[in-house]
Amino acid sequence: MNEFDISVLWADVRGRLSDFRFFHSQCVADCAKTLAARYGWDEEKAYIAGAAHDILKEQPKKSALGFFAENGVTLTPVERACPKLWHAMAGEIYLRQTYPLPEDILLAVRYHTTGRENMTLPEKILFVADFISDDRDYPGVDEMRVRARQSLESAMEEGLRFTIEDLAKDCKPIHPDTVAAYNQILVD
Ligand code: DGI
Ligand code: FE
Ligand code: FE
Repeated sequence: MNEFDISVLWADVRGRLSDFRFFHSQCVADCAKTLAARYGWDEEKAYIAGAAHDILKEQPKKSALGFFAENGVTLTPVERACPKLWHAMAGEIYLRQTYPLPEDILLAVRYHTTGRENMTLPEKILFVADFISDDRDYPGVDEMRVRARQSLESAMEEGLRFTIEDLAKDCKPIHPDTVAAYNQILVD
């Protein structure tokens, strides 16, 4: 990767996020870097992906919908019904337009919330880092951290199950990419 000035990205992230989400982004960057060292992705790229992944998490819903319209993105009915998924979709587009970032980082951001079938190593690393970063303290996070040291797939299976169970209990729609990611891990 060519020289990338991460200080500009950090300032952008800082300006867009509350203290706690900014701290989360710092923790995910650190964690993604550690996972990259363990599993063999570029550590600097992993750190950048972690720094950037939630950059549009606090964008108002109206602005996100305007941004999708401006960029010719048509949401599926499930996507329209799941505003929590929007920051990953909009985040990829915003980052692509604003920074000279490579495709693997952009796609890791794009799929960090749902996962998808045939995830790449960078996508898996960011997905898992988002679950086990130091700021996370949900019940079961320690088990997830142990799994993440065994294999990314083991942590992803547990994370996806946790997400799907939670969504189903709340009567929320489950995105096909989330289901595809989960099924593939179970049958592979
Ligand atoms: O942005 P973060 O909070 O750090 O984490 P995230 O990007 O993984 O977002 C987590 C939220 O996304 C959580 O509230 C569950 C939701 N989510 C993940 N997959 C799906 C989903 N929501 C719906 N409705 N459907 C999904 O498939
Ligand atoms: Fe996110
Ligand atoms: Fe996150």
